[in-house]
Amino acid sequence: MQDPNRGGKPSKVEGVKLKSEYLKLPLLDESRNDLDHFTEEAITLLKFHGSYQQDHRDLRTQLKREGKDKAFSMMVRVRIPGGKLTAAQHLACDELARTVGNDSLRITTRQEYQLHGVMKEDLATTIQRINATLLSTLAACGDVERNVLSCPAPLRDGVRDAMQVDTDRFASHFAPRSASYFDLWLDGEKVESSLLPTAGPALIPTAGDDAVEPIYGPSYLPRKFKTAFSLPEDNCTDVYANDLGYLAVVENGVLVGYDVLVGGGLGTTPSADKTFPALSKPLCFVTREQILAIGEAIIKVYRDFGNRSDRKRARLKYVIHDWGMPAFRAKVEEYIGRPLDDPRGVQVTGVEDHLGWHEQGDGKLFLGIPIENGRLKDVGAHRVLSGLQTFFTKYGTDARLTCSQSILLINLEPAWKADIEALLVEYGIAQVEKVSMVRRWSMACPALPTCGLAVTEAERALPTIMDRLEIELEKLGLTEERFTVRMTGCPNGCARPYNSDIGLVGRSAVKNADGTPGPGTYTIFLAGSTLGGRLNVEYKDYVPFDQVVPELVPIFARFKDERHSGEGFGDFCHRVGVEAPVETI
Ligand code: SRM
Ligand code: SF4
Repeated sequence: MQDPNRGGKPSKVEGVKLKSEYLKLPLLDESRNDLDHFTEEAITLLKFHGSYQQDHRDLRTQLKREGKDKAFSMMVRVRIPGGKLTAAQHLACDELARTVGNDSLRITTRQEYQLHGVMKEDLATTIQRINATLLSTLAACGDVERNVLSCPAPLRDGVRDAMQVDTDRFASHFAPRSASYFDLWLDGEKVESSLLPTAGPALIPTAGDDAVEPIYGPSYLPRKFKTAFSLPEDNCTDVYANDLGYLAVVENGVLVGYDVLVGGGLGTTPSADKTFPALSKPLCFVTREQILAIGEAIIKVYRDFGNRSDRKRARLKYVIHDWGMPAFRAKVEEYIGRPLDDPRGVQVTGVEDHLGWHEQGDGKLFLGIPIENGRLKDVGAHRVLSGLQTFFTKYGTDARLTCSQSILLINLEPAWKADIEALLVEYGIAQVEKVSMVRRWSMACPALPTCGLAVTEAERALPTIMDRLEIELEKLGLTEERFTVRMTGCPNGCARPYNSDIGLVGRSAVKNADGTPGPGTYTIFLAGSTLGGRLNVEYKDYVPFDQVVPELVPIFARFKDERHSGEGFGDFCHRVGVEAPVETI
């Protein structure tokens, strides 16, 4: 087999990982010094422990002009497999947001909470406090298995609960096993948590295995690795965007196994043709008992053959692209030591956001609350952070975070409904009926001012795009249309813009007339799908922020006039073709 991924000189990051003695050095010393920031090597390792060093981008130019250093702070990501959260865990994160963070919590597109604005001196206590609630930050970032996704809806249908059990087994099995995390932040104490790494040897022993990290080895993976569990009729975890996907196979109401999909990933660099977004494709079928073994085989093939010299081309999708699926499958069979069963061919047919009131099937209710771009904070009369704090303090029930940046309040007694609705009104928290369809199905990444890679605005800009789109869709009589709009501040794809109906991807920074930074220009992508199973295509590049909605209006007008009955917006754009400007399609 040709192996285009090996060979090159290992990247600098590979050297840092290898030298670190399982993610410990030089982070151990640096986490205890008095500086307000880490060195580059420590920053690389810090990610594996769940934190990114950032600086306040709004202040950068001014501080530079004044000859001052950047305003450093840490983003802390809390690992929450399947988005499952207790009231106590939420309240601990809320308290951290208010005491050491920037007064906000951010629900991510992978069912986690992020704290922003944590000072380096507060990092250790923040991580300790998170662990004390039996959550973790271990492996929330870094070149390892990331937070494992699962449908968060607490529907007692016999399938979703079973899938959450599989999700937790998977998350524990693939958590890093070295003691560094505990030595660094918890004085060597291991807390009793279901998120703890599984102990013991690997399930599929291979030549590349290691005593401390039997699955990953001392250099961990070539790059991040993402896994999602999903359902054909409800692809709310966006299974196709993941390196590894388990798409449920249900027979007579029983979860019998999964079709395994591989090779999804959205990051791309427009100037480098060698990079591209890709959706995962079917590899095989496995029973529930086989999910860890197949996961190990795939991850170990990736560990051993992924590109360790060029980090831009290091995700699993490139191994599969370069080898082809048959060769990849053969290698996985070699690792697992048996022929793989063909996939059952289940197809994604639906997607839910789980917002609004629903019966769970056990006499209780759950309520999905839309959170604009996942940001829990208090702004004027809209006191979302405080409203949720009051709710969890009063009711003490559990919650779930969704992959579309919203929260589900679960296990609610029907008798509480009126009181909960009154509480939401008191705190200015809109229920889903008050939110337009277009806003409900939109999301943006954080971008400026926290993300070090952002070139344009996203989270702070999408609400304006939504205001404008709402007006135009109202005029066209399209307010009830369901389609996804996803915006990011750079091409890395964190809000999954490349398989949405409309993707708005930050392209270049632009200054306002007075010299202050403006929101920037965007690439408009069209013709993806609400179900997540089709990549969209570039429609127009370098579109100034104020032109984004005017560019979309004629396409909506045409959609209104020419759509087939029941046809969605992305499907329409796909059918008519949108690579050329709208006048000529
Ligand atoms: Fe992401 C990097 C935020 C989901 C692809 N992502 C980043 C960083 C850490 C920036 C950095 O490296 O310095 C961002 C931190 C911003 C901030 O201020 O918080 C960041 N990514 C996010 C979140 C918070 C966006 C959100 O709106 O919720 C999501 C956190 C998920 C989580 O809880 O783990 C987030 N990132 C994603 C997704 C979507 C997904 O996984 O479903 C993707 C596309 C799927 C994929 O991985 O291919 C994604 N993030 C990236 C990439 C491009 C990776 C690549 O293969 O090229 C980067 C850049 C990198 O890794 O070098 C990145
Ligand atoms: Fe940052 Fe880009 Fe990800 Fe947005 S898409 S959070 S700007 S890396």
